[in-house]
Amino acid sequence: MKTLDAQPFAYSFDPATTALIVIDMQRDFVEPHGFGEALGNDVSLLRRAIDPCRRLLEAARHAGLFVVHTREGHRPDLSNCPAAKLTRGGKTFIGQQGTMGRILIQGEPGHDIIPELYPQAGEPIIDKPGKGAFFATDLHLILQARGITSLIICGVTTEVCVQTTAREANDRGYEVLIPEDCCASYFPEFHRAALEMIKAQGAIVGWVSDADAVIDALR
Ligand code: TIU
Repeated sequence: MKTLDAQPFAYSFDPATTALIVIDMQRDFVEPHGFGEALGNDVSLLRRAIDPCRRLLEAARHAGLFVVHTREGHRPDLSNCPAAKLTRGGKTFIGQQGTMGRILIQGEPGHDIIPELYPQAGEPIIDKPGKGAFFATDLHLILQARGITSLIICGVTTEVCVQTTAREANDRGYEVLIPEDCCASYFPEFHRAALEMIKAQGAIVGWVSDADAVIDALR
């Protein structure tokens, strides 16, 4: 077992039963001309999570942790996109042509994971139609098949797909840790508030730490 300093109290995990989940580090969210920018956001705010994620991903791979990546997106015919989601932001964005291909559509350049954090062979990629990584995916089945009980969750955005996934995981019995510098939001105040909510009430959803604490524990 490894133990690291975390809030609201120390987090213990066994690397053999722990997975690192990297949520939606896709070009459509962190590069210009994708979904994030179409919604009116400043994507540069998300880029600060890239380097901590890269360092943690490297340490996790070195320590033999199971690594899983997710991508938010939809089929080209939009058949798995709820009608309501098409007009979020007050306009239709998903499926429209951008400079990185059709926005949030599977197989398009913008839907892919950024090169800095690109998955390696053997690391599952979960394509998800919702914000949470467990909804309408085989993530739980994949984790159960590997005997995974603890999840270290990184990615974007903190209060949307990371928090939704953390809550889904917590309800399924996983022990969730979020390294705060490995996630980011277009709204820094939402990032802070989401992390407060997660660790409140004695880790009601999970624990919060940072990349260096996890990397040190994995050494
Ligand atoms: N808009 C926003 O903050 N996030 C999303 O739409 N998806 C994810 O968080 N991945």
